[in-house]
Amino acid sequence: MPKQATRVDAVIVGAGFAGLYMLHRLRGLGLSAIVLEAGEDVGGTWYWNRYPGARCDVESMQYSYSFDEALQQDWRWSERYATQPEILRYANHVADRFDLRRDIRFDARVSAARYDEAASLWHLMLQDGSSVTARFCIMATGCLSSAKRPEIPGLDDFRGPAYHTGHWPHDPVDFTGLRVGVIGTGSSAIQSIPVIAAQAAQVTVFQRTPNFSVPAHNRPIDEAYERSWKDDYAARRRHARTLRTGIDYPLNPLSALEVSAEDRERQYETSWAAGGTAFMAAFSDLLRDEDANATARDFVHRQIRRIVQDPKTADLLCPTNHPIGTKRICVDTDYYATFNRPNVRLVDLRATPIDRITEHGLRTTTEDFSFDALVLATGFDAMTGALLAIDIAGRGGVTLRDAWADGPVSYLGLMVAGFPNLFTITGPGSPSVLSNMMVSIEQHVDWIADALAAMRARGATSIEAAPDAQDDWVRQVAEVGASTLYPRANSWYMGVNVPGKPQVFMPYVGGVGTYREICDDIAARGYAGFRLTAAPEAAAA
Ligand code: NA7
Repeated sequence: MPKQATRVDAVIVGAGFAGLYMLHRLRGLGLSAIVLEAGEDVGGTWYWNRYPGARCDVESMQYSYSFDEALQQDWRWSERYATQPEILRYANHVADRFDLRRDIRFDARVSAARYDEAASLWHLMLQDGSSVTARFCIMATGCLSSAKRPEIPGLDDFRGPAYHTGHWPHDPVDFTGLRVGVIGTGSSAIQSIPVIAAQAAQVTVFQRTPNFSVPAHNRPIDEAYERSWKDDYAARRRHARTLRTGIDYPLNPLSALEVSAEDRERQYETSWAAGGTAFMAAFSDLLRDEDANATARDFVHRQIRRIVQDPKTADLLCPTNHPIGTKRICVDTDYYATFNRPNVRLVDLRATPIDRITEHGLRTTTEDFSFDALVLATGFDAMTGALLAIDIAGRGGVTLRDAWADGPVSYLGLMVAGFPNLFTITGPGSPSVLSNMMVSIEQHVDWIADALAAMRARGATSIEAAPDAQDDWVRQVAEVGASTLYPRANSWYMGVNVPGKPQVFMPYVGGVGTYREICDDIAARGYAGFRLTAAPEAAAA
């Protein structure tokens, strides 16, 4: 039997927050659209990252859609930082509320996308053999969605269960009474280790590089706080969109170096007590000036040494090889204090690297470890991984993989020259991963929807980034990145965590407010730097 072939105006890949809102906007334009989702339900990142303790590090009142006033008024978050199950419930609520499911195909993994130049159409091939043809192809595939397994010999030899935090099973995992080994100390590990340690008999944490973490001070949302947001939601959202991170929190305009040591300490104490990623806004120059950054680093080191009782463990937990904030700062609940528990041990992989995974656990250069379960908190092939997992070929059959052989290039992180009508929501070259992802997603989706409407008004059927505009943008992204301390860290922003990945600083660090102005200005100038054309058959029609 021939496999199903579908024809729509637009195809969206991914039913996370980007894909859901994109579908809603396309419907508003009267376009036929379908969403292809590899998972069995909506939610994207929040569908897959079900590890214990998984939470958002942006406050709930801000990590939510702003496009619909009734939605933002009706939905009630229970905690300052929402848990993964609550965020997933929210994604499901939105899907139902806007009747989105009828245009989402689940269990639909896209393996290839081909641009048919003559017809100006995209053909998407799915793993099940079916296909979808569309004028527009919108990748809503996420920035941290391609789970990265570590290159450790013997990984498949382990006889017990091994869980990747980014691909956690849907059935509950119970660690009660078990000996658990956790590899990695990034945000996912820092959130999950305290929860696993409260359950398991023993937890051994294998740390290659320590990370900076700031307490969440999570708490239930009280009515007064909720009201303060909801009474003024639209205006507060408008304000947040103008800020660097898209998150509305207090920003200190002072340099860390222009105040007295006492005032500086007091400011850090206040920021630490407030908690969350806002810690990096304690002073204005923490991400630009090495000396300023060192003052924040030293403060956090002191906090770690204050909390962790064993001085040797505390030393190991103090990050020294990257400036604070140049890897996304983690937000935790009791992470450092967890190392005071008698059932938790920290192993320093810098001193004793992992030799191999064994049937019963793992072996470092000096010791054999036995576990009942392994947790791989080893991160993602960020920003490009999910896009390159699809075999995408544009004009002249050139693949995205080839176009990005030296690192991702794009115009605004929205389009790539040679790939007409293919959009990337929160793609590399946009501020996405350095921002409140919801703000970035909404901005990209709105920009794309507005571009499609403008094209229609002009009779254009094709939009493509011009190579010179793309070159300019790539240069700008690199220049702004180089003016900060970010490239100093061996981070996934740089692609360093994936062997063979070109080491390029991928996100735009100019801030979401500035970025939005740039995007709006380009649109106002008739989509400057984009080529808008009519396909021959459309022009003739
Ligand atoms: P991260 O932040 O990339 O953390 C991955 C961790 O895994 C990190 O500590 C790595 O150490 C460690 N890792 C990776 N491979 C290995 C091997 N082979 N051996 C030992 N340790 C390894 O991913 P997360 O999922 O925690 O967080 C990603 C983002 O999601 C986060 O920034 C939030 O925005 C949400 P390394 O630093 O490479 O030495």
